[in-house]
Amino acid sequence: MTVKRRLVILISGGGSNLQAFINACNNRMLNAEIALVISNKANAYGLERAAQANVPTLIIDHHAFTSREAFDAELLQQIDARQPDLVILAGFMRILTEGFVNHFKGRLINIHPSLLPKYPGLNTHRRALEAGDTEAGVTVHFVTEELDGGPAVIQAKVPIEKGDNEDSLAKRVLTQEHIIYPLAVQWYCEGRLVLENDQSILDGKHLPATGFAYNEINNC
Ligand code: NHR
Ligand code: GAR
Repeated sequence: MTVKRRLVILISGGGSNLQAFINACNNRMLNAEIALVISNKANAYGLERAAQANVPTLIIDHHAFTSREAFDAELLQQIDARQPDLVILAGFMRILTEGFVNHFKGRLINIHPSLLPKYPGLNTHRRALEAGDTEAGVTVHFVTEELDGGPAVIQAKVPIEKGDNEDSLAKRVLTQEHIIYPLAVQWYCEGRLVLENDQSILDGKHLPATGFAYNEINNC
């Protein structure tokens, strides 16, 4: 058995992805412990999920800071104090400064609810529906200074069905998120996944630009 990795998870909201990590750690599917959950929002429901699981929490409200740099400096200090192996953005809604991102380069990972490179930024499901797309999905990627532009690790697709709205589509995508995010993090914890020269490497091989195609081995 390899040593348990230490995770710090950043959230802003409901925390269903956080819950997937809590469950995966409890199940031993993930050989890791969550050292700290940080929310920039005091009322994030994810804080209750963490408390319920006896995971330490911290609120760092971005409104209390006069600049993004000052907020990120406090965030960085609190994270470094826990010496994590990996920092996980799980529905974290603040854009991070270049200094922060570079400090954690190769140890900072995000899940974005679109088939990147399509629809970086906000309101991804609305944009996919408005464009008349027939499929949507989710991408896990290493975070770089380019917003939602870092090297992809894994991607899962879902169909867009007739009569879908943002909520129904978000729900379908979330079920995939809860599968592929713990999987990507387990690869990282096992040392199988690394960032090298700005590229995602799995088992010593470069991953394609859109990451490992999860669905192709799953339901197709
Ligand atoms: N930071 C960097 N530098 N690079 C990335 O790839 C990042 C990042 C910070 C967060 C998550 C991302 C997503 O997956 C993420 C990736 C927030 C916004 C945003 O516009 C955009 C993308 C993401 C997260 N946030 C507004 C802001 O001014 C605030 C919006 C709000 O509070 O509701 O920071 O989608
Ligand atoms: C997830 O769909 C995640 O991909 C998305 O927010 C949701 C958070 O859900 N992330 C972003 O949009 C990042 N800007 P959760 O709080 O239930 O995990």
